[in-house]
Amino acid sequence: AEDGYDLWLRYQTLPESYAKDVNRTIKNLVPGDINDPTRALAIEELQTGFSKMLGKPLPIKSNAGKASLMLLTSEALAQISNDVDTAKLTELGDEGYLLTQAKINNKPVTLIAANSEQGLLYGAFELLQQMQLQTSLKELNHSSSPKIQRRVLNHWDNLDGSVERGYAGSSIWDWWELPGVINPRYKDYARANAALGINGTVLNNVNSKAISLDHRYIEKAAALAEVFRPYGIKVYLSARFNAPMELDGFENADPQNPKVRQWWKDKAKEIYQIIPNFGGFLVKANSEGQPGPGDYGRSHAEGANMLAEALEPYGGIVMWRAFVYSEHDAEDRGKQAYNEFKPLDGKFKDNVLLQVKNGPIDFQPREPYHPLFGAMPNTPLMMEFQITKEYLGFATHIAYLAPLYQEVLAADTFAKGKGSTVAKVIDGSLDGHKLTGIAGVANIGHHRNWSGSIFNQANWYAFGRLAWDPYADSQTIGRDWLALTFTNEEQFTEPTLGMMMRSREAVVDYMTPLGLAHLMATGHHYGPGPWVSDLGRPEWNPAYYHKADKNGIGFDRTKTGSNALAQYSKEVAQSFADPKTMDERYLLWFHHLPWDFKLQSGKTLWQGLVEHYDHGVEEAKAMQQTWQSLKPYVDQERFTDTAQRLQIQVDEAQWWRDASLAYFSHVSGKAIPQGTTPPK
Ligand code: GCW
Repeated sequence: AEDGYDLWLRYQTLPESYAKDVNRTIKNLVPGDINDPTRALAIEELQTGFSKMLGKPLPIKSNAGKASLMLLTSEALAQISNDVDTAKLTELGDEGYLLTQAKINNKPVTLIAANSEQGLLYGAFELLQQMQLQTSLKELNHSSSPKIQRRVLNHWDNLDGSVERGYAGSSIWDWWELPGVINPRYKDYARANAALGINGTVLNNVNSKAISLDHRYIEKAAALAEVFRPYGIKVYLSARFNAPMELDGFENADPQNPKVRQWWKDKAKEIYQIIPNFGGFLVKANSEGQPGPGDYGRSHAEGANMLAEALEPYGGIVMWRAFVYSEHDAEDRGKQAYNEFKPLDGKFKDNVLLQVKNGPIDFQPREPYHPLFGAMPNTPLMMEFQITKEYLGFATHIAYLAPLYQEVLAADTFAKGKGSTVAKVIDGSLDGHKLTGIAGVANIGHHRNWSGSIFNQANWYAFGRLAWDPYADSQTIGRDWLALTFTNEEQFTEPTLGMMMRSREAVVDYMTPLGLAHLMATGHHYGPGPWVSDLGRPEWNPAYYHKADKNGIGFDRTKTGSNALAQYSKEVAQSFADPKTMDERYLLWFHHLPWDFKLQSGKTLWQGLVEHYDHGVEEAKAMQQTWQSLKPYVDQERFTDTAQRLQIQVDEAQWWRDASLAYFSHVSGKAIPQGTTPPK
């Protein structure tokens, strides 16, 4: 059944002409040393792929003289051929690979070469991907290596099986049955991730209780780590800062308490005894009620460094989150992380990454990039994207997130002059950092299709591709995903890609146009709630973000307001300073403006808002129409599932538009013009 379980590893039967081409080029496989567990998995995957795509497994040969497909490490390659430029191979580092047609013993061979078994596995996945995309094997000649070192999923999975902000069912980790029961799904999870180059996973929620560091849970995590290890995926754990108290009755968790420091050292030792390749800790401290070093008047750096010191002997790292804000400083929540962390630049140990959300507030449909990017040259900053769509319609609305990721990665911080993009900050090239990382909050759950909807799978896929190469293009990624997921036929992929590429902007338009943000209903963040203004903490209220009244709307972050603009470099601040000339996609993020303010189109702000809301609804309808026209290319199961979701999206786009405009009309006294016709 086309239930989405296979993700991008469907390995559909290839069309005859292309299959012929493959059969002519690849007749057998010389596997090399399959005692290596990673190599063995590469061979297994190739056999799975070839069997499914071509109807039969590849004959295995041991004699290299007869080989037509070979996997060779650079060492092995140097021994049998000098036809391949090994200097070029060296540049590919630990995880890169080369995929090419080479001559070995004067015979043409399809070659996967790498400096490590891991690189060979990535190369095998890439060959299989290229075959699924029906790339001519003769043209196959490319090398690739990841630009970011730690490419990590963050699961917000709780030990009771629930998933915070998860919309794909309960957790895929069965903490009850682990470590005894190894669900085969764990391996498929590893395959799907390794195919993208994802090499780390934080198993538990950043809001986890300390019990996840208890010995019994470490053993459970170890069982998963065992499955993931040969796929090159390291396990990490979220660590609660007060674990010495919660687990062992300590009086405090103060980083200056030698007993506390020793507790963490002992804990690290215990973990590495059971999980030798353990990745390290992810920490949410002094944020939304979580304990942290601030409880003892210590800085985030002191807290992070204590954990880093404990992990250091084993090569572990700390991913310390910069997502902090407090109600005591409610003038502008968006400024707090910068104020707190910027002064700590250079104060973190070498094995600490500071993990910063893409924007200064919280995974909104659109935010400007976080001002910390570019502002802490002496600290490696790790990007945190959200794959699960907490604020973008969960699994019911379609929103392809690659354009959002790309928009942030390509943003220019001007930290070291023009061209200092966020991508260069996080890949370490701007400031010369060796330790680099990118995290994506996973959208994975127990649902048969993993992500709650077929189109949500695209966001997991796109995250993986951009983690490998933050300069990759969201269109290319989307096209590849469509071909792997549905079909190669252009009559299908082109219109569907068009729909995907516009989908996120549609959500921006019907939820939070023109730079508005955080107008979602309370708690669950689904559906409109701009009228909410009575929540306990000021910065939890939508009204705090839009500040609409009869005179105008928007958050003044210029000098006359919170001056958050000053947290950006001069060039960036200037580009957002003048509402008359700036990029209007961020208008009300930075400015509070009268309802009659003249937009660049000549329309008033009020008219412009109405138009954006209307446009969002029209786009949702257009997506629905496009999908209807694609019925001939899609199986019944996935066609219907997507069509039903799109109906919800159309209805709810209208709901967002009507509710938001009704509210803003009420506060502004402006009339709502005739707009989009409600769906039937
Ligand atoms: O946006 C908020 C989410 C919380 C989440 C928090 C965070 C894990 O609503 O559910 O908690 O961000 O990122 O820590």
